Amino acid sequence: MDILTVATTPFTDQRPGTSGLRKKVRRFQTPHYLENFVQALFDCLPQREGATLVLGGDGRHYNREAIGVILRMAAANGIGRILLGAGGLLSTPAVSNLIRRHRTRGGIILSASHNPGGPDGDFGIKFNIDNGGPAPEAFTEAVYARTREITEYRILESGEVPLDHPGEHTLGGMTVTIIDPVADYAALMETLLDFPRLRSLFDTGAFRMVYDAMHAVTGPYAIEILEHRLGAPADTVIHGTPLPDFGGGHPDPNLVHARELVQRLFQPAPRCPDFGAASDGDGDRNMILGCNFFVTPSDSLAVLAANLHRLPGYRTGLKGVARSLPTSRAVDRVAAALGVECYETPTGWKFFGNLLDAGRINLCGEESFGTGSDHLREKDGLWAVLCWLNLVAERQQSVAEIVREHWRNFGRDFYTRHDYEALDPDVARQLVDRLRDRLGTLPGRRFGDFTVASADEFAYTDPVDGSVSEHQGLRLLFHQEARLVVRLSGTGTEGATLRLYLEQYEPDIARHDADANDYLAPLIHAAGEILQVEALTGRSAPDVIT
Ligand code: VG1
Ligand code: CO
Repeated sequence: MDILTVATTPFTDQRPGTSGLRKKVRRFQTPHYLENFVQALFDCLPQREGATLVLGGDGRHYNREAIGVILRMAAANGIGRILLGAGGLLSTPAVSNLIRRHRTRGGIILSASHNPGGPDGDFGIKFNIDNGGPAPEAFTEAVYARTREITEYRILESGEVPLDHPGEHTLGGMTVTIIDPVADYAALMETLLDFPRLRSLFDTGAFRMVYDAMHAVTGPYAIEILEHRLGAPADTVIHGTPLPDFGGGHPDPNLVHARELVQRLFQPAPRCPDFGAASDGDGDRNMILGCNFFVTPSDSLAVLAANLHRLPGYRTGLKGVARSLPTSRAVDRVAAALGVECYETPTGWKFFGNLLDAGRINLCGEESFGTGSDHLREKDGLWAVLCWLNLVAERQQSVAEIVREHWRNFGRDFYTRHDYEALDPDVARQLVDRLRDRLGTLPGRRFGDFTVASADEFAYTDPVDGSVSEHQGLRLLFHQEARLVVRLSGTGTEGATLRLYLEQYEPDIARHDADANDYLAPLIHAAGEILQVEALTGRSAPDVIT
């Protein structure tokens, strides 16, 4: 098998965003596009010769083709061994686990996460380093710089690996070990959670649960863990077969896109299951529902923080916690009550890695349906679901009771996120620039019921390695215990997505049952006045509210 050196020219649009390089499938199918990026990645990988890497994806359209290309390029670039998920499938948390468990140099994940798939949908590629977490900015920027100057890539002329056959295969001078995507991950979950107690939850048949895998990667994981190991009924997991186009759906576990699950959970009590959950394309996100009850991801993080010591893997309790800037401050209240540190980081899991490695935190999360702990260096959808199930089983309370009790103890942080999608990028940038220019003039000004207390642009200095990340979102604090955060998405593939994150704290128990959008209406109105979204974009309402 000969190694070909193929001449190529750079593409200018290969800068990784919040979570890897994410583009339309068709862009990735442009000749040399995938190859250029993968070669740049290998060029930046220290001590590549003979290294072991993990490889797998969420099964979306182009997954198998991309794996074929990456395997042939890895062999041509001196990689020693690839651990590959059978069928080319691995969830993002499973990759993180395999990197850690098998001490590999890193891993490549093929996914555009919660973005739609299929030939007209999105594709993506992420690289994780040897701690199991997303590569830090310094690495992704080096890869980007390399893509701008690339002149050739190396690939085996031919050679194929039967992706679906577990066992050892040889490709050029490289070994490809095809493994069961689920086994190591399921074993890890057994060490962290109380499986006997979880089994007892399903024993009597009285507890009913629905898990929506959204035709994405978690189907096989959820079926193995929930149905086979925990004894949940065979129809617990819905949309459990990974499909290249996610069955035409949008694998984003929120109230808008997990429609069937939401319909089942929001109906009169006798017919309503006790527990509902969903994950995204690559399995790192989670949505938690109770009967007629939605747990915001920010509240989920706060509740897990307050209850962490109840879970077998975390008996020593919360060491410290971190949340991304736009995530509500509910968890800050728990950290303060427990006397542990709460870190505020930029959006994206890569910013949690150092804090977890240094042992400063053992729990972290984002408002975007992401929760995780020091068991991995990625957010972990199914893990979060199992944590919640464990709490329900242990506390013998419903999801709604657990959350309401939490609000009684800590107060409620009403929260909502408004997304304006596919905006003209120039218009979106202008809107943000305009607000940035006015930040200094805002403190003391009143908009509707709200007076601005402070306004700034968030920059983060990593407390472990001192690296600085600037321009991470604009934040306005109001005297009325309210907050507005504004930033542009770094994962979209069409135009620009503007995100407005709104929250307000309510200590009064009598008001805790209000509908979040009703409660936040005055703040939403004030944000409209400050940002002039409608005047600048022509949009009268957001595309997605979560
Ligand atoms: C979004 C979320 C962010 C998350 C990222 C990756 O980024 O807001 O919190 O970490 O997606 O999630 P952005 O830049 O579009 O706001 V996933 O499930 O892609 O791995
Ligand atoms: Co994801």
